[in-house]
Amino acid sequence: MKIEQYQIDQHNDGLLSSHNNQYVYTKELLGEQGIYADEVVKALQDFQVAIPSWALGTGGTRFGRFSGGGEPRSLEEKIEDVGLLHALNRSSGSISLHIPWDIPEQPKETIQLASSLGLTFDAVNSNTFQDQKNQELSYKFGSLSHVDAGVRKQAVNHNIEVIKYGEQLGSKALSVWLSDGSCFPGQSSFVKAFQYTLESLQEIYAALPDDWKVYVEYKAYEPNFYSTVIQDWGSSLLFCQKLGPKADVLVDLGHHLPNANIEQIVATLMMEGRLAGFHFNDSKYGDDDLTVGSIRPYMLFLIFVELVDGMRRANRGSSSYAWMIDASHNVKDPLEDLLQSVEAILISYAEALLVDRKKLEQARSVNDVVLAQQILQNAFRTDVRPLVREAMRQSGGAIDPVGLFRQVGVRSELMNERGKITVATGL
Ligand code: PSV
Ligand code: MN
Ligand code: MN
Repeated sequence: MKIEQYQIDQHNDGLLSSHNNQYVYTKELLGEQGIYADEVVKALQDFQVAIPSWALGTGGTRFGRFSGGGEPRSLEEKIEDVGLLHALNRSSGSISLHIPWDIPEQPKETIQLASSLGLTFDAVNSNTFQDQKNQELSYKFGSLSHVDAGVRKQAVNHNIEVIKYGEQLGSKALSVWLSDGSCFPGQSSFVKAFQYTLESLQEIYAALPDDWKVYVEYKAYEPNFYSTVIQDWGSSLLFCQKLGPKADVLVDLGHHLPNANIEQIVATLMMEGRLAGFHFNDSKYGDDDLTVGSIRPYMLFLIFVELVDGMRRANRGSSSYAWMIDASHNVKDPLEDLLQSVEAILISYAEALLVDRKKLEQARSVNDVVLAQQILQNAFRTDVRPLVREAMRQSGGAIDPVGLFRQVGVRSELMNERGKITVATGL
């Protein structure tokens, strides 16, 4: 299944006049505030969000999984699905693989397929949170932090193997998320678990190619419910500082304790130059992995306000960070869901670009709290969707990606090709 450019053009032609009206209106509105809409559109075009291979199938819960049908059955089909997304929105130009769920058996062919769809390979993810078939030692009681040196070695070797797979595909980073921790008080020593993990990460770090990075992801709890070795941004930063400049902190929006001020975490990490990037998703309760922007869009906007600020301070473009969606759930078509997530990310980014930084600084300097809030909310309450649509249109994508996805019947075509009851590999 492929979406041809002529289908996108035809779709855009039908929407163009109404879109143009909205875009011109928004442009004028912003112009009155001294903002150039064209510059915002250009920044949006440059913002690429990686798609994780495990989000392309219907996720389950521990109570069940309901197949949506037509889900990708192989690495090739996963790449093809990301190709569909990228054709529609031109903002999803890379895929992040999880090893061993996505072993590239024929890397050259895999690269060829990806590049024919305009895709590259984002960070590769290791997996020491599950036991695989024929695995010698179990990760039931941890991996990089395990009390048994043999298990730690096995987990280190797995990470090094993942780097090798990534190198074959042109990836430039390894993402490490550990489920290591304990379920009950007394089960493990916090200090020993930290030190073992550090030693293991140091071995992995030593195996990184020169131009690679390692992203250290933290998570407060789950699957361990008493303690997690890399539980928060502070622990993650501590590991990164001890490892060296090639290690940075990866923030997953769902990995915090309730009410954590994530935008402040982001500001601090950026101030220290240690933010690797993001796993975007949304949540109401915990690591819910819901569609980005579906529950707390204002929080997402506030995070982007800090991201934009941090990028400007560091004089770094958006492409020098790792942006990825890490969402997967039970009830939506996964591809439609990902299109919605990417759109939500771009909307928040666009809103953050509208914030009048000078006025905000002035308001802060005289403690004008009311004005400071107004400045932020003025940006947040501006309807920036015409800017996002224009960015996609100018890049060759669709003005309404979900609309076109449905119009051309992508899902039923995929069901014809792949079958109605499918189980994508991964979570
Ligand atoms: C863990 O909850 C996580 O967010 C990590 O990023 C994993 O790699 C991913 O989900 C898939 O299990
Ligand atoms: Mn994650
Ligand atoms: Mn998660």
